[in-house]
Amino acid sequence: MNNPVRVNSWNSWDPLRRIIVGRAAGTMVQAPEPAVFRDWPQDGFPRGTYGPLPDDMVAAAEEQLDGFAALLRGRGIAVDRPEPLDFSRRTETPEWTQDTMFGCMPPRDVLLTVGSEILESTMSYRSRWFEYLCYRPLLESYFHADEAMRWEAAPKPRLTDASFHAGFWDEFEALGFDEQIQRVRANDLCLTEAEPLFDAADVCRMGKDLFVQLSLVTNRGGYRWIRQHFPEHRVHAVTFDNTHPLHIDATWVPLRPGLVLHCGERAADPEMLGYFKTNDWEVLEAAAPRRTRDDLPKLCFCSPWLAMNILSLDPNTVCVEESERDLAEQLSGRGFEVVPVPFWNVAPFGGGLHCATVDIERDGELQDYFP
Ligand code: ABU
Repeated sequence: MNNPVRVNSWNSWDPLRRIIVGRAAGTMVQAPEPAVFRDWPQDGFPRGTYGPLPDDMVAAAEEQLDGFAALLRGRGIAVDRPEPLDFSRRTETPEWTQDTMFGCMPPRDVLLTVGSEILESTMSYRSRWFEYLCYRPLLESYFHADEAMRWEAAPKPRLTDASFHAGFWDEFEALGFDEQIQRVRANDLCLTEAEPLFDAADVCRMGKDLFVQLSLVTNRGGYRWIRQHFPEHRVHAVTFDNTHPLHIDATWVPLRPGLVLHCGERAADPEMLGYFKTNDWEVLEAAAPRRTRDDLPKLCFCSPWLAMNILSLDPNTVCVEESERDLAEQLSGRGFEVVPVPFWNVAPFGGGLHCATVDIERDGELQDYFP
């Protein structure tokens, strides 16, 4: 850590000064657990089986993650990296045993920076229950270096069987699109309301407003906990027409004050759209991804809309996956400098350029963009 640490980030577009970039080493197709559905028979992982991702895939992802870290450092941004655990280990609490962990690639799911606070989310997978430990060396060093940093952790969940609807996946996957969307809109998904649960990547930070997507990993209790935890913010629960909602950052991506990128395939709820339109925000429908589902790397559990999972370096500069040329052209046309980054080899490890990072410091102060 060279530059002095100052934890400060209120949104995803102010000029970036320090960031965490995840690592792929040791990532597992995790052992079965109630919240996770993985079925890749053609790649050696039929449902119920598990194991490390192949070495060649790990090496290819590490190369792209290291390349991205070097690119950011070359632009004067400080980059910190987590410390992987042995993710093949069995873990347990007094109430359950899980045969493997997952990895530490998508840090965005685990940590939420709001101003000078870094909040550890609850997480909703047993395989990710201990993932915060990969970031503890960094959090400890930030805490010692920055007197003003607030270090918080949401209540560690129990994740007993009571937190999950038994038989959810078989029942849900048998439904048609309209029925699935009805369930998404009602947040009647895998998680019960036994305890508050959320992944940090379901939270979209826009100054005084925080938008929390109810999803497969975030329940209404999680939203309520976030709302209570940030009493000075306006905290909104939102849903989209996405049959498998898993983090908001490939669906609703603010680019700068007044402009948000939206995945048009996943309609926003009218109340949310109205809130943006009334406040003169432009909702820009993102160019279709170049990749189709068939083009996704093997073992990838994200959708082609990962193309939208971009990282802003400042209000005029965005990092976009290098093969997503239609999106790059669309954003260049809006006056952005587009920095192409090769990154699809990272997708099977849990996400794109935004998922793979957590903002630690951006310039700027708390502002109200919806006065
Ligand atoms: N975690 C990023 C979500 C990607 C997707 O919506 O497919």
